[in-house]
Amino acid sequence: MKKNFIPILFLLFSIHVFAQKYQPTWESIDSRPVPQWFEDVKFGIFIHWGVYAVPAWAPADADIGIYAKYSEWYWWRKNEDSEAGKLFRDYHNQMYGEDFKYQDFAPMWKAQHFEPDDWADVFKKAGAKYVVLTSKHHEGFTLWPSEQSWNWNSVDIGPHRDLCGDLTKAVKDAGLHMGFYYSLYEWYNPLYHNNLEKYVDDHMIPQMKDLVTRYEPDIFWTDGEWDHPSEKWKSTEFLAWLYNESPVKDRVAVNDRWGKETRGVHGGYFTTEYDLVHDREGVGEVERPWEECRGIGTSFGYNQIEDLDNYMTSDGLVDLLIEKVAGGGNLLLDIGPTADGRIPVIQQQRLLDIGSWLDINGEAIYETRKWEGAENNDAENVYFTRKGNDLYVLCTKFPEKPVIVKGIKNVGKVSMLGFDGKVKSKKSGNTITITPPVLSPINNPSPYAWVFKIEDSL
Ligand code: FHN
Repeated sequence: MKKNFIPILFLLFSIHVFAQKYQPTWESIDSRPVPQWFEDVKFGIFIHWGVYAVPAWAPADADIGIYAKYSEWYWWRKNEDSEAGKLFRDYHNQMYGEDFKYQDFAPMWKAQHFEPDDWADVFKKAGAKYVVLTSKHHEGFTLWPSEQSWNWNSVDIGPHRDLCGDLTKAVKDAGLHMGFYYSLYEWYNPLYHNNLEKYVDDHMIPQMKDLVTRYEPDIFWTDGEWDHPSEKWKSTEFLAWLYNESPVKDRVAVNDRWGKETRGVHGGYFTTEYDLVHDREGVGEVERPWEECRGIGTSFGYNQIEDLDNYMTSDGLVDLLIEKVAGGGNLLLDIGPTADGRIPVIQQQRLLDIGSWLDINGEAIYETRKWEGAENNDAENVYFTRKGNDLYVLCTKFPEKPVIVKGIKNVGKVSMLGFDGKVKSKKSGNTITITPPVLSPINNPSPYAWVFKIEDSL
C-alpha cells in the first residue's frame, strides 16, 4: 500500500500542474493576452507615496540626469558616492543633521489630511480610468499591514492606516480600476542581501500574494527587478499562480518588469519611463500593449522645491496623452502626494484640466486604437486614433491651414468634437481636406487640442 502511495501522489501532482492553463515558463506566460480593458482605458494615475514624502526633496534643477531627480530615491542617494549623492547629503545634513536617520522620517509621515474618497474624486474628474499605488517602493516600507514588514509599514508607524486598503476601497467605489506597484528589491533589507532565495520565498512572494488576495487589484505593476534575472525572482512561478489560481486571474493586467532581462521582452504590457525605452536584445520584436509613465514634473515622489518651470503645463500634458494614445499606448501619469495626505493643488489642477479636455474629446481617446494609416500622414501636430470605422484627427495646435488626411476609404459626416457648427471638407480619391472652422472664445471647444471626427471613413 505504502509503496504505491508515492507514485500516486506524484501522478496527482503532475495532473494538477498540467491541468493549469499557464505553466511557469515565459513561453506560456507570454501567451496570455493583456486583458482588453487595459488597452481601452488609456489614462491612469500613478501614485508614489512613501516615507520619502517627508523629506520630499531632490535637486530638481541640477544637471545630473533624470534618475537623480527622483525624490523617492532620497535614502539611497544620500548614501551614494556620486555627484548627486553629495547634493542629497549636503541637503540632508543641513536640514536635519548628520545623525538624523532616514528611518526617523517614518513617524513624521502622518497623512492626517488623507481623504481617499476625495482623491478618487479627483482621479475620476481627471478622466483617469485606473490607478496604480506604490504598495512598497525600494525603501521596503509597505502601505499595508504586511506581516513580512513588521514595524516598517503604514499601520505600525507613521500614518497608522492601511493606505492600500483605504485607497482601494475609494477607487473601486468610484468605478475605477485599482492596481499596485510593488518593488521586488529592497535597498537595505539584510535578508535580501544575505539570502536572496529566502527573501524571495519568505518575504517577497508572500507579500505579493497577500496584496493580491487581500485587495484583489486589477493591475500588478512590478519594478526594482534589475539586480537579478527573472528566474531568481521566481517571477514565472508567481505569474502562473496569478493567472491560474488567484482571485483576479481572469482580469489582472501586469507589466514587464520581472527580471533584469524582461523589460520590453516578457510579461504583460511593456513600459517606458520618461520616454526611456530600455535598450536590450529582443526589445521591440514582440508587439504588446504598452504604457508610458512619468511625473508631472521631474520626479515621481513629491519634491517640494519644484516650481512651475519643472512642471508640464496642462496643454503639454494633453498633448502627451494624445501622442501616447495615437502611438497605441496608455499614459500613466504620476502624482506625488504630501506627507500630510494631500495631492498638491498644482497637481490637482493639471489633472482636472486634462479631465475637462477629456469630457469633450474623450471619445477620441478611450477604446480607440492606433491607426496604421498614420504612417502615410506626416503633418506636424496632427495625430490619429480609430474606433470601428471612424477616424479621429487630433490637432495639438489649432490648424492655421486645411488639414489633409491621406488613406481614407469613404467619408461620412465630418465634425469637430464639442463644436456644433458645420465643418467643411472635400474628398478627392483617398484624401480628405478639412477646413478648420472659425472659432471664437464663445464656441471654442478646447484651449488645448482640437479633434475632427470623420465617420465611416475606414
Ligand atoms: O526606481 C524607480 C523609480 O523610483 C520609479 O518608481 C519608476 C517608475 O517607473 N521606476 C523605477 C525605475 O525604473
